[in-house]
Amino acid sequence: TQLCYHSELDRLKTQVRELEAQLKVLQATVRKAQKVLLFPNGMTVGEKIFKTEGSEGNFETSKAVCSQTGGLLASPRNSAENSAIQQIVARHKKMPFLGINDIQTEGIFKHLNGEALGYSNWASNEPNNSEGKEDCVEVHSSGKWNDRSCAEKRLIIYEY
Ligand code: GMH
Ligand code: CA
Repeated sequence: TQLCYHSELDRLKTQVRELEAQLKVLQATVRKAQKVLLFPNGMTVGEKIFKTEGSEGNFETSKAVCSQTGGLLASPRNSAENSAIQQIVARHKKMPFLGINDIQTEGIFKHLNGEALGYSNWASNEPNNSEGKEDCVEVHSSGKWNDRSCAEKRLIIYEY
């Protein structure tokens, strides 16, 4: 029986090696498919996908449109995610609103789920709540953030 166990173990080892090789091929295939499908309207960062359809809306409309498609308004949690959004901004030459605002408490910016801002990338002297009416956040082509009136129309960027 010892001989049998060994040959069974060898068979399983070979099978694992084959599956690992197949997984590598599959991963490369998915990466390539994603790259083709997401150009030029989307970007992947780790598990996250940012995507636009090129349409614009004010903050409320942008939020609603994203939810309707099962996503959320883009809300970067780190510099890699912000850079991905910046690339979409550059390709479309239009600024988006982020899923970040200080509507509830002036000066305290939060994500749509109520999460406090960990990462931020404000332009110098921002947020300034200019004219006392800037509760939303737009992203410049530099990737820097500026608070701006939620009534403005901006490029809608979804995250999934
Ligand atoms: C003011 C000034 C500008 C600044 C804008 C901007 C509007 O007009 O402080 O320098 O760029 O506000 O913050 O959102
Ligand atoms: Ca501002």
